[in-house]
Amino acid sequence: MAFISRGFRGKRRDAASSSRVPPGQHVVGDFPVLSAGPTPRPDLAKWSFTINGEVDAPKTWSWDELRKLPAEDITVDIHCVTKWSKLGTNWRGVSVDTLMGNVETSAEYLVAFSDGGYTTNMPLTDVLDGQAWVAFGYDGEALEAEHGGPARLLVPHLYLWKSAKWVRGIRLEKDERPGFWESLGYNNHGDPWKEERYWGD
Ligand SMILES: Nc1nc2c(c(=O)[nH]1)N[C@H]1C(S)=C(S)[C@@H](COP(=O)(O)O)O[C@H]1N2
Ligand SMILES: [Mo]
Repeated sequence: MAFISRGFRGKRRDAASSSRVPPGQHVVGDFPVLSAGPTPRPDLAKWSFTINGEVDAPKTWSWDELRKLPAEDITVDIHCVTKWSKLGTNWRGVSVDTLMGNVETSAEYLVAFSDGGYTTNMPLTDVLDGQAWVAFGYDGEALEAEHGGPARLLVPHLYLWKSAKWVRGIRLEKDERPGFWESLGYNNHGDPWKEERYWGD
């Protein structure tokens, strides 16, 4: 009897967590670091965040200006294309909605660009309406450099390669232009629930 009831409980727990974990992913407790190059350590006095491209005039915020914008606490699950997911991560940052507030654009796409040269592209509609942030806090502390500090893009509903670490801005574009991993075979969109991992998925 005890054996049957243990098995039953186990199954129920699996069903509950699998509804929260996208197909092909497994949950990790630690926070892996995945960087394609060395970790930049920019001088905050010279740091800026810029929105440019398909705009009448580019917008730029210094570090101090960015930190004076309204910030939000964000608790989200994150999903890496290498198949780990981390549930309930806690971030603090400024929403892309806030940054885009006064920006008029006819662009439908963007490329996020970072110190070190990393880029990643996505449709503009995937970063608006409370879906993306420029995050500078993690678990109540300043975001560690290894995880993208001083600031990274956070787009938790897409695979984590879209969440550009050490982000310095977004370029608004009329046409979709592949970023770093997207040029190397990763999907232009990257929805974990649809398993959009690679070209053609
Ligand atoms: N600038 C930059 N951003 C990046 C990367 C990178 O190599 N450089 N790697 C991406 C990938 S593939 C993943 S899975 C996540 C990893 O974030 P983490 O190191 O905080 O886990 O960052 C993404 N953002
Ligand atoms: Mo990744």
